[in-house]
Amino acid sequence: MTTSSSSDATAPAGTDGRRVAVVTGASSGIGEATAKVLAALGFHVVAVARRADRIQALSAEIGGTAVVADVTDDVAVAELVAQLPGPVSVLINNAGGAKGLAPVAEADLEHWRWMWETNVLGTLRVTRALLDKLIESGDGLIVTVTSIAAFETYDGGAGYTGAKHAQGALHRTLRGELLGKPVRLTEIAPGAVETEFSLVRFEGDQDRADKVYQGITPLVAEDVAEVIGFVASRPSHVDLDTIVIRPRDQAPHGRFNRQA
Ligand code: 8X3
Repeated sequence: MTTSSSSDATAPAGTDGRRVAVVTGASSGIGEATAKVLAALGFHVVAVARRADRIQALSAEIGGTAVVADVTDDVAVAELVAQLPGPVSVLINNAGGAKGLAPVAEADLEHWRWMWETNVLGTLRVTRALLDKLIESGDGLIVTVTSIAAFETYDGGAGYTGAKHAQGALHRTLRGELLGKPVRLTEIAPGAVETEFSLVRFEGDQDRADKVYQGITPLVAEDVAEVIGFVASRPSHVDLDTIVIRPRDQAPHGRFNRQA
């Protein structure tokens, strides 16, 4: 039986014998924290994001590789793949996010397009491009960071929940399509994690972003990253299918236990 040891004969050249893990959206939050956890587990982490300074500093810190790429850009993703020297053992589909909180009656089509492009088509584009390399590793793992929005809906959230439902459906479909291939699939569905998520959603409005987490103890990026590290270090026959992670202070449909 093969296991998910982080160093083996399938490690490509230039990685010091370490297996390769590609993390999208690695410049902050869950992606950055996951890159650190995977590096500590012995993976050569390829940190992918648009913000070059952030991922270059991260890669220097963890001994990985920074690849500046936007998952919504076909050419950038093709160039990312061309830079990978060999098999890829782990793909963390983390890039994505929300824009706006408008009810359907006032929906902003540009926000909806952005959410579809980043969460859904971004995941599709990167996953499709790396599938052969994941299979080639002989022991691949795809982790897609969706959200509780991948199976819940809430007022004002249709653009985001719609995109996350679609991203989840894409990921779950692979479960059947890859059956018989050496690739595991894990969906991580977090609730409220205090990262740049709300700041991006509210386009830089810090007060509004802060209010989302006011009076609760939210998750932090490391809480989610540690779980992803656990997933990636299971033996290769063990597939953790779907993991929902919420703060204790959060129930479904956006209900929070807020202290005044
Ligand atoms: C975001 C989850 O609960 O902050 O993906 O809306 S929540």
